[in-house]
Amino acid sequence: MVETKRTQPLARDAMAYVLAGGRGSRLKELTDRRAKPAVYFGGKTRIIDFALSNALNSGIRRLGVATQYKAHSLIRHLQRGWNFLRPERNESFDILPASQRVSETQWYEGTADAVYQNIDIIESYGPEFMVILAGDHIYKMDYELMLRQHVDANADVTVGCLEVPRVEATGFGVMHVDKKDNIIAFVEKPADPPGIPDKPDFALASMGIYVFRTKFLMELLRQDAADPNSSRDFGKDIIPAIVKGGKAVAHRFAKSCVRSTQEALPYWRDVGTVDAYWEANIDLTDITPELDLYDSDWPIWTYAELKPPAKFVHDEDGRRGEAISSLVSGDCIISGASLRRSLIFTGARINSYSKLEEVVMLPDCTVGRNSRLSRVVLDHGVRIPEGLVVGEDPELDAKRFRVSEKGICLITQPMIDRLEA
Ligand code: ADQ
Ligand code: ADP
Repeated sequence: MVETKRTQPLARDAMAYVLAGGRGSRLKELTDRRAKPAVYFGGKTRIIDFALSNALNSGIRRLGVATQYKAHSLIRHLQRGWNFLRPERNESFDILPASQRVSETQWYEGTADAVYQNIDIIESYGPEFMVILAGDHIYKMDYELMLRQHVDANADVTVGCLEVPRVEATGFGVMHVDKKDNIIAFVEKPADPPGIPDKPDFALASMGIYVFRTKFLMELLRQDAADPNSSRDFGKDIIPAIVKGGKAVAHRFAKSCVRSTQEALPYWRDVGTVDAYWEANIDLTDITPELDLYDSDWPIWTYAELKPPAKFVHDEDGRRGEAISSLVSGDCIISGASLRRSLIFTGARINSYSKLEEVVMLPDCTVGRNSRLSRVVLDHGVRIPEGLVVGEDPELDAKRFRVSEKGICLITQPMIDRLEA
């Protein structure tokens, strides 16, 4: 009998560490009271569920989440939805708020500091690898393949990267690689991003996700903490230092993204602006959207309350409650209203004679009779009064609501209260 070498997945020796402290100020009022990773996306989930589900689906069983800015809603979500990992099976789930450990007053300075301040917790688990993730992005990716590349290349750091149009690369860390994808230069947020040699209109951008051997990373973070000139940030300090003095390797997202079909393009979205947020949600109403949420091989795990099914009813005049090309979550009642290309989270009540077109409605909203809403995002719990029309008069909308560059109206309850005052 031939003896085969058993290969243990590297993910089982890894800890995923999700950076979830960023505000995401370009999401405007959507992040007034919650951090960007806690913002709802896709009808049932929140943004952070994507990074955490990727880790879980990749086989990682140790998860840590560093929180900072407006963390209450995020922490509540994580405690309710993600607390199922069991210490007795060598699994762990830790929520790591800033200003808890090194000193009572100190917030995380930069992303590297958000790891450094929890070194003792990480070392107590002794994972061989650290997979550092941003909690801000919508994508499906198998981190096992990135870990495998890290080990095979014997790298000091492996950086997840994707090709983005050069004009959009100013908000990213941008790298140059050699033929073997070794990173030979890395600039954080360059004003004039360098293009890819054979594709000058594109740049190779960092996804802000990194793989390290834990021992190496901890040593580096201790050195960095002693450097008074460092801003304690992966993109600004840690990665450029390794590129100069060690072996940094680029991992192409296209190799490990989880696709809905063989032909599908790699899907990754920042959803960092109201326009990008609205568009990525509304895209899900397409017949075959680029992001497949119905893929049981790569489920996106979340916290969801047990709720009754969505219900569509006639009103007293026999007008149909209907939703066409739309996603409607549980506990919604659509009564004599008509929806098109809309995405409705749980607990909505949408009343007679109302028409909604391309609306993203966060949980627990109410729409009064005779309203017309088009190209709108409604924040959690907004109560639209009877007869309100939004999306037909740009000048009037701009006076009442937050209107994005592309003309999407973001509506929160305080804006409605002001209208009614
Ligand atoms: P940025 O987009 O500027 O650049 P950054 O603000 O550093 O990202 O946030 C990265 C992640 O860390 C986000 O998930 C954020 O929520 C979280 N975060 C930010 N500050 C934090 C803190 N003090 N404590 C805990 N978490 C924090 C980074 C890289 C770029 C890369 C882009 C890709 O620096 O090189 O191209 O991400 O989006
Ligand atoms: P979610 O993100 O779960 O939709 P909410 O919209 O209810 O949460 O609120 C976001 C966060 O804002 C809450 O977790 C809470 O910390 C805070 N918050 C909500 N309502 C109030 C309020 N009336 N006063 C102060 N803080 C609030």
